[in-house]
Amino acid sequence: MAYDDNQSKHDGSDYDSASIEVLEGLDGVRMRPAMYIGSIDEHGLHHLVYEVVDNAIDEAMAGYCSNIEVILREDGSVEVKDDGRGIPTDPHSVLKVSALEVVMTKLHAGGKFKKDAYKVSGGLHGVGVSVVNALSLWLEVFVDRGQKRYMQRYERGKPVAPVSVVGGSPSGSRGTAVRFMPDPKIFTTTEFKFTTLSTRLREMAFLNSGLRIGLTETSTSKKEEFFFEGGLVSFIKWLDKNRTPIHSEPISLSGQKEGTSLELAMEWTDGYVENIHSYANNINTIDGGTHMSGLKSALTRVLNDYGKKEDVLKKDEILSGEDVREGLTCVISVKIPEPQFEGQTKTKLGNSEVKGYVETIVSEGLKEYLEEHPREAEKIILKSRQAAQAREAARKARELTRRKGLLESSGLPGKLADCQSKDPAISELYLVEGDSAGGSAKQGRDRAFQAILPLRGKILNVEKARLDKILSNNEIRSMITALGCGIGDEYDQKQLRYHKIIIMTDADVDGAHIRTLLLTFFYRYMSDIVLGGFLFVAQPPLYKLKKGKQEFYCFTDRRKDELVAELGQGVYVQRYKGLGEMNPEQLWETTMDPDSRTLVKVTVEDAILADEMFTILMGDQVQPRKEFIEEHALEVTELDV
Ligand code: 0RA
Repeated sequence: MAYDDNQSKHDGSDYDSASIEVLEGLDGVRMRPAMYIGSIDEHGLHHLVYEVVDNAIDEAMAGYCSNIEVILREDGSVEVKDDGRGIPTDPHSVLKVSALEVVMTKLHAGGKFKKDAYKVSGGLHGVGVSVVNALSLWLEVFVDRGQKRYMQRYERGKPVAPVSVVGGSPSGSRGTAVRFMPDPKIFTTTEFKFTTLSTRLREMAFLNSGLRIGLTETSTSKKEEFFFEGGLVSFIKWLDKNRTPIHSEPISLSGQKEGTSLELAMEWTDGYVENIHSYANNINTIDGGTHMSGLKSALTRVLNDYGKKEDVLKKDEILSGEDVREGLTCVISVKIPEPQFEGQTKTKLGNSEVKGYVETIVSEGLKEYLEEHPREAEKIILKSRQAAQAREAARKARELTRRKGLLESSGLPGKLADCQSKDPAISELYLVEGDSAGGSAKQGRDRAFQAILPLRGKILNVEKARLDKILSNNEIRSMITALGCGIGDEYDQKQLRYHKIIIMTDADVDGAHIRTLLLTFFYRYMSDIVLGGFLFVAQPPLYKLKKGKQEFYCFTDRRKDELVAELGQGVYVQRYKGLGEMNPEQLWETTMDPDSRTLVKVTVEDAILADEMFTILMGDQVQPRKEFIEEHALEVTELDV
């Protein structure tokens, strides 16, 4: 074995025999990949890259790494290079092979070696580079350390040779390069997407100011470089690039308490939606948690106190949490030694002590800002005050909705054809574009558990309207009443009447528009419905093919072309322009029958991308929308917002 090590003692003392108990082989990972990376689809695939990048970012958080380079190679492999300390290569005290081999081939070995800094752990993150190795057809790791360059190659997680020295490290530099080919036997797709990676890497660069992250795709020569000295302030400016702030510079706060550090940047815009992104140890906590609660209470309390003290608010005027967060864009990032992630997707921070820390740091910082910037402070309070007034008007509108509801015997909207079941777990609500399709759906459905609510005309764009206006919109009011769960801060999961809410629109441009408007509404005002996995999009067929007595439905252009070629001459092709062209039986068969339909679940994989998409698609500015649609012509119809 061409393997020799001359590193300092310190590197070797970071791990010892105690760690052996937790070291396991990788067979389990190949047997149950989803347990380790969430899924074996596109998301799981990209997770492999994030896993290696997260390790490099751990090095950056510990202060040892300032450059990360991600390269998509023409052969379909990915390379992640960093200038961190390099994975240790000296012989493991118990296993007697190179520590590098242990880190790459044993489960959970990585974390055990690293005691310092804030580890990315919990959830699906921090499972270790060995998981990436296990799920790769081949993987090559290069480590520059102690004046040498080491390398080892693995196939499906197994070393093909011991660690070897392949040269010297150039001018004593240190670092790790991991190059791998995802295993097509494991993944449903092995094609990495530049935009998916660039969104995530940009986010990482914002969260770790001073860290440079590069992304290159060799086949197209596409290249991006992310480096933000401004950290979260740059993040806020980027998030609000299509919005108009109401004060001059983003507010930036930071502080530390008992080993927890907090960074925050925020600004109020003239918009109406609340846009807070929270992170714990660089993990996007889309379900919020204790840092989010601490932030929200600090905002409400400090703005009320200041408003009263400076007479911007009258004695009896009280700003609610929703009022002060109207139009607010905020990024909060905490770093904690032992993060606890909760919830099904492990995206909610659970550490209870964090709430108090965040509340204190934000209260002090914001108070100071308001006192030093009285003109900005006034703008912010006046904006919240307007929100409060609109909220009052909205309350009246809502009461009207309730009272009107009471006059009709059931309290449900007249257009709703409800289902017989009262069990939300099995009940479905179809939101159907147009009265005629609504009619077919009502006749075709299984009334035992399927309810139909036809929506007429355009849905209001909630991105451009305040709550009072939103609540005076008939279609939106019917939806809220039918769902039964309330909206915004009043949302109550227990009252939700259907656990499948299915958007069913025509397969044309108008249909796509209505679908986007509905998605925007749910994402902005009932995000728990989206996060809870209750929102779906129906997939009506695009074509009906007929040959003799045989009929076929096609859901994609490709399938139609294939089938036309297969069936040959004399096949009759009908393009469905709208749902209304199908009779009730056809609609049931193709789109509503649980045994044969396809539903696409709407997920928020990436809150940053979702926010960008909705501000661009639904906001005021026309130019970015044009560019976005030209650039993403195909993706806009995709539902993974
Ligand atoms: C184990 C221990 C140390 C660093 C790493 C692993 C490490 C892993 C990866 C994966 C990609 N890049 C990486 N960089 C470092 C600590 C090393 C020390 O104490 O010197």
